[in-house]
Amino acid sequence: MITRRGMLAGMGGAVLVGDLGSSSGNALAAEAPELELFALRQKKALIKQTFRPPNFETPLADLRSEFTANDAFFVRYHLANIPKVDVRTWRLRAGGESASRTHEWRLDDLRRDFEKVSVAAINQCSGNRRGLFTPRVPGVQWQYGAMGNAIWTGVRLRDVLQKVGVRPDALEVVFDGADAALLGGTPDFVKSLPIERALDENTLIAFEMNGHPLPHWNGAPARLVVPGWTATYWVKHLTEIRIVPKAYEGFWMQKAYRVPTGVFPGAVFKSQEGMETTPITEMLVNSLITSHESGARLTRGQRAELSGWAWDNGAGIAKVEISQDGGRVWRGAMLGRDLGRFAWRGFTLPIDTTQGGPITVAVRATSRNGTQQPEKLTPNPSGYHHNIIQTLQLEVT
Ligand SMILES: Nc1nc2c(c(=O)[nH]1)N[C@H]1C(S)=C(S)[C@@H](COP(=O)(O)O)O[C@H]1N2
Ligand SMILES: [Mo]
Repeated sequence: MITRRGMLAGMGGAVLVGDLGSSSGNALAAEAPELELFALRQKKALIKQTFRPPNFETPLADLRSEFTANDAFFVRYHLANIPKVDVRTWRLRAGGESASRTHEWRLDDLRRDFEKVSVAAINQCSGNRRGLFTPRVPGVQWQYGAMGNAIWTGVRLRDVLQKVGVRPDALEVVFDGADAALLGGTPDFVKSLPIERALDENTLIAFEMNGHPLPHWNGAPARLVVPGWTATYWVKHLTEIRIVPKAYEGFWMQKAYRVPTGVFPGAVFKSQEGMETTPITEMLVNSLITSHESGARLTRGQRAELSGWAWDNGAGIAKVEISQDGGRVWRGAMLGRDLGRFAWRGFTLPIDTTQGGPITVAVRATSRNGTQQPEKLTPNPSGYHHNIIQTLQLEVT
C-alpha cells in the first residue's frame, strides 16, 4: 500500500499487487484520503478507486506533461466484465432505423475507406473531483485525476454515418461497446448523441492515442471521441452505431449522467431533456494546478512558479488569473502554447516569496464562451461538473 503521505514524500515506487481491500492507519488520513496505487496490465501505477469495475485515476505527477501518457491515462468503466477485444474478429456495424443501409467494417477497412484525422482533446469524466463534494455524494470518489489530454487519431464519425446514409428523420445516434451487462446487473453501457453532434467534424472514431494503438483499458480497438463533451459519451470498444429517429431510452441516457435542467451552461441535448433533469453535455471551464500540492513549502526569497492547465468546452481559454492572498488580488498568468481548442492550455505565474508565512494561492480560468470558474459549487445529486476555483495552502519559510 502506498499512502498519500508516501506519494507526497516522493517515496512512490513499490506497487502492491493484491491486498486490495485493506487500508492501514496513517497520521494524514484524517486530512486527506488515503490513495492506493495499483498497476493494471500495460498501465503504470495509478490511483485505485475500485477494482471491479476498473476505476483508476491518474496521479498528479502524471498530469504535468502536455499530453498524458497512454500508460498513465485514467481508466473508467461501469461494468465489471471487460472483454479483451480481438482486433481480428472485431467488427464495427453501422445502421439503424434512420440509416439508408447497414455496413460492417474491420479495423483495416476503416483505415482504408476514410480519411485519417487527429484531434488534441481532453477526456474528462463528468464525475472528476466528485470526492471533493461536501456533503459527500455517492459514486466513485474521484480526486483530480479522472481526466487526461491526448491526441486522438481515427476517422470522422460523420464520414462513417454518411456511408450508411443519414435519413432526414434522424434524431440521435446510439453507440454500444463490447462490454455487456451481466444478467440482473448494471444495464449495458449504451450512449446516444444528438445527430448534429454526431455529424460534427470533430467527433471521431479513434483507434490511436498519442500515436499508438489505443490501450486496451482506454477502448481498443476503437472508441468514440467527442471533443468538448464529457467522457461519458466517449464509448470504448465501439461495436455498434445506430442512427435513430427517436430519443434513445436506455438507462445511461435517461437515468444516469443527468444534471438539473437549466442550471449549468453548455450545449442542450434537446431530445433527452426533461422538466427536472437533462443530460450532462459539455465540460465547464476549469483548471488544475500541477506544480504544487497543498502543504508544499517554498523557500523565502527563492524563485517559485505556479503552473498547471486550464480548459473548457472548446471555446478556448481567454485568461487564467492567480491570487496569492486568498482571492482579493488577481494577476493574469502567462498562457502556454495553444495545443488546439479542445486541448488544455498551460499557465504559469511566479509566486511572490519575499515574505515568510502561509499563503493561499488560487487559480481562476475564464473561457472565451464568457464563463468563469465559480467560487461555490453547484450541488447536484450525482456530483458532476466540479469546477470551483482551486486553492492551495503553501508555506514560505
Ligand atoms: N464501453 C464503455 N465505454 C465507456 C465507459 C464504459 O463504462 N464502457 N465509460 C465512459 C465514461 S463515464 C468515461 S469517464 C470514459 C473514460 O475513458 P477512459 O477509461 O479511456 O479514461 O469512458 C466512457 N466510455
Ligand atoms: Mo465518466
